[in-house]
Amino acid sequence: MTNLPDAAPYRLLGLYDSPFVRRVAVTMHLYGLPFEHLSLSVFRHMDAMRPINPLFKVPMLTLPSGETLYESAYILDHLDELAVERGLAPLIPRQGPERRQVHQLMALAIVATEKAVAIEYEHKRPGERQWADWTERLRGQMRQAFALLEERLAGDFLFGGHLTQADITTAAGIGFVRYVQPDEWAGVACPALTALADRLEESAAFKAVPLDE
Ligand SMILES: N[C@@H](CCC(=O)N[C@@H](CS)C(=O)NCC(=O)O)C(=O)O
Repeated sequence: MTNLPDAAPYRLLGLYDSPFVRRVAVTMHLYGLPFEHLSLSVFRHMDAMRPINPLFKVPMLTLPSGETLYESAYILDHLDELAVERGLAPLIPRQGPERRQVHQLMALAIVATEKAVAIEYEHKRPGERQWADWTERLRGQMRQAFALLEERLAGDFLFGGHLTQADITTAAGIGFVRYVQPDEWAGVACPALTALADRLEESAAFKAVPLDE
């Protein structure tokens, strides 16, 4: 088991209103990995971001070595490796059917979240360029993905009776929808998922990375 570093050697780039950034930040809190948070928007702070991240895609995690990682799924995979090295249980099982099942729940959460983000981008277009039929398709896909997760939520957690990355990713997605598109969430009839998200939002790791930063 490795000792915790004294300083904050990791640097996480991106606002917490990104559900992808937020699931990484929550995970780092749960694993006890201190990090510096660079709170820059890919839209509003392009000049400041350009020298750090000319891709304008977040999250981006800078490791103590200086290496930079993109794509929240790959970042989480690396964080799970670190957790295992430090003797912690990873939030995604390392192998077997458990790993596959948690991944598939995460896939549903990511579909719901990506469709919610796409609805938001559609709203950013000038009114005359917004495509109502496309938004309706996105809304249907988002609702369908949340409904499938709702069906799978029998107890307090989505898998195995304990917290996994499926719960975190789902709650981060719901947090985004509720924060950015409250009317959209009102149309998603998923009481069990709402209760799960409410519970996780009250936890220390979620409270440490508030959406309204
Ligand atoms: N699959 C990516 C999605 C990340 C993503 O779409 N991030 C958004 C913020 S929520 C972004 O960087 N948008 C700017 C852009 O795509 O140009 C991940 O999981 O890291």
